[in-house]
Parts: sequence; structure tokens; C-alpha cells
Amino acid sequence: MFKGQKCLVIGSGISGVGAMSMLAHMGADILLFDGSDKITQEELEAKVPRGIQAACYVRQLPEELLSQIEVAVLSPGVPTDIPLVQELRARGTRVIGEIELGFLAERGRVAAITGTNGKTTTTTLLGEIMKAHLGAEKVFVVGNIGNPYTLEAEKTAPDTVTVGELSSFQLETVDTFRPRVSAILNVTPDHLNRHHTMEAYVEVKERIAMRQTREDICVLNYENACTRDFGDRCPASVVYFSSGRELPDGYFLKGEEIFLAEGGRARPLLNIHRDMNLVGICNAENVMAAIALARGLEVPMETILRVVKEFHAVEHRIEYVATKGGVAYYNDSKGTNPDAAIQGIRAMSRPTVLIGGGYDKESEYDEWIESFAGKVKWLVLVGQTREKIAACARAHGFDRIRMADSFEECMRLCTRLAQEGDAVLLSPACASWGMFPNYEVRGQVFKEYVNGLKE
Ligand code: UMA
Repeated sequence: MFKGQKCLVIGSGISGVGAMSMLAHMGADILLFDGSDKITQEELEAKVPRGIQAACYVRQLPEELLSQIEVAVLSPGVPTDIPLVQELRARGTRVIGEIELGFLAERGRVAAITGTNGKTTTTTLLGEIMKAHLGAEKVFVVGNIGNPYTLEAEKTAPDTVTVGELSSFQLETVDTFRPRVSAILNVTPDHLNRHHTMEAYVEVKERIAMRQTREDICVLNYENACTRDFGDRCPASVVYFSSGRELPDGYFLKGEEIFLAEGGRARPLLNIHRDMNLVGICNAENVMAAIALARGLEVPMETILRVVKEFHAVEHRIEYVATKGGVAYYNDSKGTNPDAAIQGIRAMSRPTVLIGGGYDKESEYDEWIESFAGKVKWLVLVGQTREKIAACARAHGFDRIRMADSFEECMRLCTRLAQEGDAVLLSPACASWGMFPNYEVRGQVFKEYVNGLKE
């Protein structure tokens, strides 16, 4: 496959690097393109992994080359409607995403997880369960979590399992991708600047199950209208989970207990307070999804529950940092959209000073503001979206707002506003871009500041 073919890799981030490595092993003739107006020819050439030959093109691809390209591999961050991609498609060139390329080399079973929120926690937890069951060397955790599929796919074998966190960006360009088990945890408005409409965003998420059949399993959230409705048209066998009602079949949360129901008979599996180190209903949902996925991969329930009980929060997701001067600090930098940030607020049990704002993804903030419900004492805003959020908050009658010009000023304000017994929560409802390279760095800066505070 691809031997001797001219393959164009678009994007020189970690996905592009993974794609180049895999294509090189396949004997492809590689071209690397990056459209960034900040990158130089030398910088792009330096991105090509050692030992690999690739012709590099910055910003402009020579017209005469376009007709020679046989396959184009897109990085997730590259929108599928940019002129270059449209032009290639118009010429009949095969355009695939980096995930699809990885799948072409897959020899084992695949578990794929998507959803607006909860993906990383569920993926990490399922990865841990599979490692406990099969041994760490037989499990690959890949995708949006930060590890390109194409760097691992060639190591797979019939007895390995690949656990993939897939974003909507990645699902846009899958084609033959068929996971043995999949999950759509929830779909709420996000990335509308890329997908334009909610309908398009939902459709893209559903592509995770597009090639599945009744022999495969798709785990869906009964409490999310989008995923519940998808159950009726999903080609896979559906397993539902619910945090809001008892189900005759599937997993549900009742009081503090998670139950497994089969044919109308339910048995308790674990207590979300006693047996879990994760906080919030959203995490009970993530745990139910991970259990359902692991069961779909034939892991004994005993192993699953043992791992769930030992599992701790993923970094940057409602992560407790420290208590300083009686104030508890939580890092939820991964709260990059209003829905994720709502989960962050729900998980707080103290009066909260909330940090919001960042890159504008054209989100609406009304529901997030409404979820403050007496719990948020102060809203400290920073970044590109701060005026938009402030206007929305005032329209909802919330005016305990402070503005910060920098992240550091924002931290100083928070420590001044918070009193003993309060919480400070970084859960900004916006991406970090513009202020930080990614949410990880934003969370790291927050934690460093907190850890540097006096006791
Ligand atoms: N580029 C172009 N043309 C464009 C757009 C981008 O050439 O039109 C170039 C950029 O100049 C840059 C490169 O593409 O050089 C970047 O590619 P990329 O944005 O796909 O970044 P990668 O480093 O390959 O990382 C991607 C994911 N990034 C995005 O989806 C934006 C990572 O998810 C993922 O971890 C990684 O692949 C491995 O699978 C990050 C993310 O922010 C964490 N995801 C979003 C989210 O979680 O909300 C979806």
C-alpha cells in the first residue's frame, strides 16, 4: 500500500510527523506541506524525522505537483474546506485523515471514544483497564490524547488493543475506520467555528460508528438527546448508560451507586463516593462508559472494578491542586467549552471564584452562566472572550465580575477575592489558544502559581 506513490502530508505537527514515519515505512514518496505563515522552509525541513526523505513546501504547493499527488493525509487541525483540500478533492485525489492512515495498518482490536467532554478521562481509564487485563505492552493509547495513531499502528498485532480518543476534527476524515467498540459520551455545542452548524458537528461525531455492524458495540449516553437519538440509527449494537434514570439494560447511576442492568435485573457495581477517586456526575458517566467498553472487549468485571477503584483524575480535568490559606484550588484547564466548564462548577462543593475566558470558538455562554446558581462568588475574566462573557453574565443578572489583562493578574485577583472555605476553579469554558500554546500549558502555569503560594 502506498509504495512508490506520491503522498502529501498536510500539517507538520505531531500528526504530520507520525504520518511521515508510517508512509516512509510503506515506501511512499513523501511531500510535506505546511500552510502556516509563521514557519520557514528551514523550520519545516527540520520537522522531517531523521532518516526520512520528504520534499518540503511552505504555504504554496507548485501547481504542476498537484496533479501528481495520489494521496493526501490531513492533520486534524487542517480544516477540510481549505482551498488546497478542495482542489485535491476536485481532482479526484484520495484525501484521508491521519487516523484513517493509522487504521490501514491496524491488526488488532480498536476501542474508539469521542464526545464533546469526558474523552480523555474515559480513554485513559479504559487504557488502564486494558493494560491490567492484557499487559501494558499489548495496549496502545492514541489520538487526540496527544499520541498520534500513526506512531503506534504498525506495532499492533491480533492480540493488541488500541484505545483511541477521537476528536470531531479527526472523525471528519475517517473512511474505513471500524472500531470493535466505540463510545459517544455526549454532544454539546463546541468547535462551531470549524463545523459551522450543530447538525454538522453531530454528524461528524456519529462517523465513529459509521463502519460498525451489529457484531460491534457502540456505547451511548441516554441523558444526552443527540446520543440517545443516535441509538435508533446506529449500525452497531447499542449499550446505553444513564446518570438520570434506571434502564432495563445498560448502566445507570441511582443515588450513589452505579448499576449494571441486564434484561430488567440490576445489580450494583460500585459506589461513586466510596469506590471512586473522581468527583462529579460527569465522571460517573465516564466510568460507566469505560466499564461498558471494557466489557465489550471481554474484560472480567472484577478486573474492571479493581482498576476503576484505583484510578485518579486525569491532569487538568477537575484536578485538585492544593489548599492554600484555607482556599482549595482546582485545575480544570481542560474545561475548554461551556459544557465542560458546567461539569467543573457542578463538581465544586464550596463557594467558588471562577476563572473564565480565552480563545473565541463562537460558543454561547448562557447555560454556563446559568449553572453558576449561587455557587460562583466571583467570575474573573481574561483573554479574547472576556467582554463577550461579561456581557452575557450581566444579561443573566450576574455582575460579580473582575477583568484581568494577563493570566498572572488573574491569579493575583483570585487569591485576593477568595476567602477561607472557598474554592478557586480554573475552568474557563474557552480554549487557551492566543494566551497559551495549549490547555496543558495553561493548567501547568495555574498549578505552578498555586504551588508557589504561601500555606
Ligand atoms: N496547518 C496547516 N494548514 C492549516 C491548519 C494547520 O498547514 O490549515 C498546520 C499548522 O501550521 C501546524 C500543523 O498543521 O504546523 C498542526 O497540525 P494539527 O493542528 O493537526 O496539530 P498536531 O500537532 O498534529 O496535533 C493534532 C491535534 N490537534 C488538533 O486537533 C488541533 C491534537 O489535539 C492531537 O493530540 C494530536 O493531533 C495527536 O492526535 C489537540 C487539540 O487541541 C490536543 N485537539 C482539539 C480539542 O481537544 O479540543 C480537537
